[in-house]
Amino acid sequence: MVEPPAVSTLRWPDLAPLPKRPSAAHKGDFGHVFVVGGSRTMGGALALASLAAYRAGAGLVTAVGQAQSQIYLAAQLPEATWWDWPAHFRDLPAKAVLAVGPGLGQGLASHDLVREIGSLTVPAVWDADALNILARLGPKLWSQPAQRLATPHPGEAARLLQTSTAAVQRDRVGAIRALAACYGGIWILKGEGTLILGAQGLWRCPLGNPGMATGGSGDVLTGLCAGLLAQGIPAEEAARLAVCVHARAGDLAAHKLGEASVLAADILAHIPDALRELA
Ligand code: B4P
Ligand code: MG
Repeated sequence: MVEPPAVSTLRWPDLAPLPKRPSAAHKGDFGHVFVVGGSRTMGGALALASLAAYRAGAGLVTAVGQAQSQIYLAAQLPEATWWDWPAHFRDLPAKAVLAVGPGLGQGLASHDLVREIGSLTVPAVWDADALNILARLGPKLWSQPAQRLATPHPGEAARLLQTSTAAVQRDRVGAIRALAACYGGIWILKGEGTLILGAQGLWRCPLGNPGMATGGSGDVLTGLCAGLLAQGIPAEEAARLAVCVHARAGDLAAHKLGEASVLAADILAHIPDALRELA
């Protein structure tokens, strides 16, 4: 008997397009993303993730950050509403999705935010310092059943698995399987040939380029994942779609600007073109 391939390769643009927006739609139909991050010196990451959530089609985006980082949002995204730290998430609206990590930092206040979010049943995307804190506090932090999608780069994956980045890169398939076995949830292991693992299988995205190895590009992916989830796209499908749209936007940006000159903001700017190719 022939074994099925361990990893299926995703094909662009053969992915489910975004759900069509009804003509009488209102913003409440498309979910409300809360992006939690933006410590004092890293408001840019919060702004990039919030912008990406809107570009993915979320109806409303609230950025949650330290007051000093609000300046990044005010300059780039007047469409977003704002919550100051310390924030509480007990009474979130229906169709809320959390994205936690971009520019979060690892101080005491960040630990408190992450602990509270770990105890919620709201769907959430985990990235960056939220994953570094998860690595420190352990899998029990995800105590409640919830839809969770985690987006580590190889360095973050190594911390979560208490191994080295080189070991993760030597066996990326083994690493993503170990992450899912240890923590549960849906995993995206970033880098060349990003992997996506959930109950439906293991997938590889063949798109993307080294021009995307630039500060802030991971934050754009986090916002994209959350923006798609907020529109009711099932979590595994949202993960595959977000990874491919992000990588395709990165390829379009590199084609236009050259790999060396791509900024995270350029990936963001090409999301609409990538989404249109799906339709
Ligand atoms: P941090 O300093 O924590 O970086 P960050 O704030 O998370 O950056 P950002 O959010 O912009 O990028 P991210 O990687 O999340 O850590 C960076 C450190 O992690 C590095 O110094 C290194 O030690 C380690 N690390 C990260 N990626 C690594 C890798 N591929 N190999 C070895 N070590 C690595 O997100 C970047 C996005 O761009 C992802 O979506 C990714 O898939 C995409 N991308 C990056 N390079 C790509 C490539 N060559 N081909 C295709 N896609 C690529
Ligand atoms: Mg990152």
